[in-house]
Amino acid sequence: MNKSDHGVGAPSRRRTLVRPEGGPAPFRHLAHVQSFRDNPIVFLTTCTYQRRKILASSKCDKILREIWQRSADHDDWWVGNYILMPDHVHLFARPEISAQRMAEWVQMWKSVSSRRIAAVLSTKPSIWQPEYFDRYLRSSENYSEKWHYVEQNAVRAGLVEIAEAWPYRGTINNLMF
Ligand code: NI
Repeated sequence: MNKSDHGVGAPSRRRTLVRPEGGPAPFRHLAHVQSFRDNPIVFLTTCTYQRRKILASSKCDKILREIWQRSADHDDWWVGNYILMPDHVHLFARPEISAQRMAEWVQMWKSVSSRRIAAVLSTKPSIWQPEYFDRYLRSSENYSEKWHYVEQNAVRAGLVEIAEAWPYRGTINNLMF
């Protein structure tokens, strides 16, 4: 487990870019290309508190998807592909240069989702371990190949026969611009 954020992103919520308001998604993506330059994709893994097997549910999936969808606008952290396993989650994400530190962002979505997941599952927080593991993809690494391997998690765990049969996985944003 690794708490460091490798210094990615700005230390504060300071925004250095003028961002266009509204507009259709394709143009919005184009406008953002510049702000992603030099920020690689990060592979992030984090576990549930005491490795409780509670995440593999459509309720958790819905809650986390909603939070991660808002992250692009609210936190300048763009989540790409993800998979929920019963007691941990793997995701790929990419920060804009204006993004807050990874540690702050992860703490934010864990805090928000913890309350909501605890409520729908009628259990108590904490839902998450505070620690997480992060690793930046090297430029030589291929995101789709890496995802293809990660996507097999549920198959390797013996939960499904093929990756496509595991419903708690998907894509929030396209991270390749
Ligand atoms: Ni795993």
